[in-house]
Amino acid sequence: MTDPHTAKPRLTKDNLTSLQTHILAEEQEYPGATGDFSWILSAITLAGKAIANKVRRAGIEDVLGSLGTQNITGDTQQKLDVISNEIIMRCLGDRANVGVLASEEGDTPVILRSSAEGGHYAVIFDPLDGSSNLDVSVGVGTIFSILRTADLKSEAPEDLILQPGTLQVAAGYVLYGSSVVCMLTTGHGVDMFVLDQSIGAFVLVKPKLTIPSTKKIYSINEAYYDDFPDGYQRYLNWAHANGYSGRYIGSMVADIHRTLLMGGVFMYPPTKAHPQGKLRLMYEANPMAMIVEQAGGKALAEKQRILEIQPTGLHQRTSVLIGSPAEVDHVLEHLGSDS
Ligand code: AHM
Ligand code: MG
Repeated sequence: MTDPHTAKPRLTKDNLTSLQTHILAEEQEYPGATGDFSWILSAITLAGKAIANKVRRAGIEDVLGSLGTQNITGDTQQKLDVISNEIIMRCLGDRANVGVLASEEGDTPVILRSSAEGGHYAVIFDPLDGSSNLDVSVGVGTIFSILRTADLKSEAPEDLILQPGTLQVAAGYVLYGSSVVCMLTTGHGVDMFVLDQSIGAFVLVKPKLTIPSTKKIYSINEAYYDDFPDGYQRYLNWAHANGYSGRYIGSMVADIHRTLLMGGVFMYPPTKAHPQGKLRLMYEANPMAMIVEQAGGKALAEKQRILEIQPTGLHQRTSVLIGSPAEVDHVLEHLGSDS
């Protein structure tokens, strides 16, 4: 019997493949693969399980609510933001091939070890995106981006991480929703895993996932309509007249996850409050852009490909226009030279 997705032999039609097994198998397929990813990804999935456990116990343990502090970009920090950040730092900290860690919750990148000491990768992450929704039990998520740093000349922390998204070697997110999902790409398509709580493992459920090419759904915070550039207003007027539905959770991981599975377009345009856009390039837009492109979708900042933006700062913001290719094109048709 042959697997219809991979065209490889399989013993039964219900093979059980864990994320770990999947990565090891993927690494064997590519000459020169060193096993580095399995070390890094096992730390990230361990962190995902630990964070999922905390999120599941929110309301029982004292982990909900604001800490009363702000992170570097001015967001109010939730207790779970800080707890999740610590969990990821602890899980990744002892992986010998990780040289740099950078987080939404940290002001600057943390250097763990130099390239000469074996630190060949940087992991950049948003530990708990959408955390302002935690008190009302809405889906939240961890987003991560992995960059190779081994071949770089500089040892300066910012130089090591300020690479365009095209150079990401892997990216993914863990969604803590009604189920715990890990979506992952290492540049060879996108695979979806679900945490089987009973065995404590992420299990492959959708190999080589592709985004629907079109779907009449837009996802945007429409309350900011008056603040959007004219082109986005024109698009929304067109969508209203053409039978579109609106879906907006206000939690990027959950909104993009729905877009990947069901199709549609997710947007966070420039606004008066955030003229560059609100979302962060390095640990929100870039990893999501890699995943969506690998699934056959498009990911733009206005008219530029997100992955080609040369970053200038860890916490740099960008607008995003991400989703099904035909739906992104519909938005583009309405963005004139004024938007
Ligand atoms: P966060 O990183 O502080 O959680 O903010 C990012 C979140 C995204 O998950 C979501 O898409 C966006 O902010 C929602 O913003 P708004 O409330 O302005 O619609
Ligand atoms: Mg975030």
